[in-house]
Amino acid sequence: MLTPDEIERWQDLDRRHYLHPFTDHSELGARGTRLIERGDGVYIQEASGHRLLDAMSGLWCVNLGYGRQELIDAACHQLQQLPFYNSFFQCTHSPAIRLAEQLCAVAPPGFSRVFFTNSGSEANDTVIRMVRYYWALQGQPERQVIIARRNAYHGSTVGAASLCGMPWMHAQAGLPIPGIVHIEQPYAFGLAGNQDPAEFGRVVARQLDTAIRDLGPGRVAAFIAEPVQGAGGAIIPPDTYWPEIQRICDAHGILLVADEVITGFGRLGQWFGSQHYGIRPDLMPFAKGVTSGYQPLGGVLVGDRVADVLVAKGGEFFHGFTYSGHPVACAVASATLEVLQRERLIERAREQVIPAFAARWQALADHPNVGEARSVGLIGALELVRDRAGRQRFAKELKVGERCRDLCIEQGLVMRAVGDTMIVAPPLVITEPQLDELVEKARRAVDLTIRSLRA
Ligand code: PXG
Repeated sequence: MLTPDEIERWQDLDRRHYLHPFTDHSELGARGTRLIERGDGVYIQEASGHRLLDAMSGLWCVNLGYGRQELIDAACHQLQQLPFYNSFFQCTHSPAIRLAEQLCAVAPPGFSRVFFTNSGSEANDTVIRMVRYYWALQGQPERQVIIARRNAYHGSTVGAASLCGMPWMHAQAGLPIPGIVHIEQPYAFGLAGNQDPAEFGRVVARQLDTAIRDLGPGRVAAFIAEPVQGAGGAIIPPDTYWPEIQRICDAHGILLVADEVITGFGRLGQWFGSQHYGIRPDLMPFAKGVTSGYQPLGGVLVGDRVADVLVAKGGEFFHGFTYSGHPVACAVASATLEVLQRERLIERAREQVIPAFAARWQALADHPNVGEARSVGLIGALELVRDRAGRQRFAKELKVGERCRDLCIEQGLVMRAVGDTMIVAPPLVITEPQLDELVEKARRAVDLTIRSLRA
């Protein structure tokens, strides 16, 4: 714990020197920052001593919770053994090899190779280069277009930001890069109106077919999507959506890329979100949960359809990072996968934690200002509305989501706001009493939010 003076000093230095990601700094300067000092299990603690249940797992990544000794030991051991070496120029090392082998073992059949990056953004940039190169090697260099979705989040590098379906990101940098096209997202609560959600799921999926036909069938390289859109507001597709998308990809022979950065490593009760939805992707970019957030690491699991072509006739792929397969990050990832396996945490999530979470989360739907309480796996969203019957949103200026988030923090809960959609994605290791605490605090925060509007 720090004294108020010490905290103020850090905050002042922060204000003067530190440019934060996705942050309006004039607003931040006015509102101030919270100094997070330590973590333990599913809780984090501010420098002031204030404890919070971290229902966002850091940023969708600390799936094993804070303070896992096995992960700490793996990092320390590897730092002593070999803190860095590269995988260029015919060199390699056991931490990267071991992790590649482990990842392929837990991936669905047909994945026997992996390319390492340091983040999800880099993983998706790798995807863009890989799918375009794949089609060129197949003698179809005109297949360059990648279809993504509105409101998707795939990262912040130039390529990944181009895949994102967030116009405000594009506007700041002249994006997207050429050859990226967006179709609608399967957001039933926001877009289906009176349409039956199942029918809506099929109709939105068919926009992929229309886009492929409009572009010309020989021009599309791949479709990329998150199994569940995370940063966009926990958009859970209707059950009809993914089967239709898979059918369309198969019919046109385009590559299917499942961005597993959030949904990988147990969040949906399977190793990968694709398995939950029965998707058969050709490429799976991943990051976050692979190290439980303890080290920066991402990568692309490359299905045999693509990898066999790259390896057999690709020659040198002019792509890679100094830290591709960083030994310390890989050692921590290996330890993460071992903990998931040894403690059967994914099975436990599927059989116990997820049903316990879903039941509690669903109970929030009876709140008069909750238009929908939806969840899949350990991802939950609440749509805050002025009037439940008419699904009427609050006026934007009221910043209801932000108010609710701030009130959550006062209650000792980290819940994220995307507009007026409140989101949680707790660690896989959360217990039932902690789930009770999460939901109680969320309900109280919603109550207080509505009360603050009346005041
Ligand atoms: N794909 C998906 C699906 C993501 O959620 C990335 C790629 C990029 O990963 P890196 O490691 O480059 O950040 C992400 C990242 C939010 C939020 O506000 C979500 C992410 C990042 C920052 C904020 O929910 N997801």
